Parts: sequence; C-alpha cells; structure tokens
Amino acid sequence: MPSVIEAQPSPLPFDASRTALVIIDMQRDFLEPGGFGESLGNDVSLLAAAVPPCRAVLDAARAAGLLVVHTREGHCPDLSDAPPAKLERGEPTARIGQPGPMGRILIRGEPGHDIVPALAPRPGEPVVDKPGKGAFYATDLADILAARTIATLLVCGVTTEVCVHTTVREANDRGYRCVVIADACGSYIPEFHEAGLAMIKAQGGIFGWVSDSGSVIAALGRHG
Ligand code: C5J
Repeated sequence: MPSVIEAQPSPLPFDASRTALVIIDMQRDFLEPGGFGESLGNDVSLLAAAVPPCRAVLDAARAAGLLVVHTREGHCPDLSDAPPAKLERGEPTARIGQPGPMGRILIRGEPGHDIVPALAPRPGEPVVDKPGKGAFYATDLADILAARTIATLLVCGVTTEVCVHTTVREANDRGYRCVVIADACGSYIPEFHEAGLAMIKAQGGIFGWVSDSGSVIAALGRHG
C-alpha cells in the first residue's frame, strides 16, 4: 500500500516494495584520516555527522524489508579502470593507488575501501563497486534495481555534491524518483552540501526530492 514521504518540493507517495535505499560511498577512504578524501586536502571530520542518520535510515529500511544497496568508489589494483585524467589529480605522493595508512588509496580490497563499521553491509545486500562518481556508470546497479522493479530510490551518503549528486542525476534520467536524505548526506564543503540539495529540489524537483532521516523513517514506519 502506498505511503507518503514528507519532502520538498512536495510530499512523495511511494510503494515500499518498489523502493530501495542506496547508500553512497560511506567508506573509510572518505570518512577517516589517511584516505582519499584527506589526500585531496579535505577535513574528513565534516562527514561524521552523516553516519548516525544514515544508520537510523538503514535500520528502518531493513525493518521495512526494503532493498538496501551499498556503493563503494574504487579501482582495480592494476588501475586498469582508472582513467589517466583521474589518476593525475592531487599531490603525486597521495594519489589514487599510492600507499597510505589504510592501504593503497581508493583501491578495492584495501582497508580504506571498506564501508565504515557502523554501516557495514549485511549478507545479501548488494554492494556495487563503481569506478566513477555515478553508481550507474560501469556497474550492474540498473540490473539489480530492474530485477526488483524498483521505482523510487532513497539516497544518502557522501559526498552530497559529487557521488550522491552524480548518482541522482543518472537515476533521474533513467526514470527513478529519487529522495535525497539531507542529514544523511555530507560534504567536505558545507556550502556545496546546501547548494547540492537546493539544486535537486529546485524547479519543481528537477532532479528529485529532498527529505530528512526523521521523515523517511516515519514514512517507512507507516507503510504497509
Ligand atoms: C568523491 C564521492 N568526492 N564519493 N567521491 O570524490 O563523492
């Protein structure tokens, strides 16, 4: 039975059986010192505030029986899936593939590539490894969602204006209704977080809807 999520620019009816929670890149490489985020000169502590709301939404989504999808940005150890234009950025000693305190930076299988323990995937929850910013590019996310006839995505994670935004734009073009959970997203640049959210819901929701963890959890509790 459809329920309604309080959101901007308008409330959004959704069918829980056709809704997925997509948690973007809540990895040690972005959230902890010594990883990719810090290598680019960012204050990674700014992302910590997104973890408890993410966890609360994750618990509610699991309890409601939603499909939960986790994504991780990262590259093969031989860097064959990393374009030179991406590899060339940042300080030469702290680029993708270089050794760091959490292993090679942004490389699959290294400790820094792991999702933070508070949001660890459960067995059976798809984990989508992506080489790009968007979760649809060069992944099987579209097939995973199609297999469950998913129509609505609840999206959270980091960073708001980079991988969350790119994924929402990709999903919007593919016909999904996307609800971005504002307090469960984070950015190293607070004004970009705000601007990113504003862009999504502007112009009648040109990329989707913006809500918050409390409203999403309430809606998931009401469904049925
Ligand atoms: C970035 C991401 N910011 N997950 N990646 O490079 O947003």
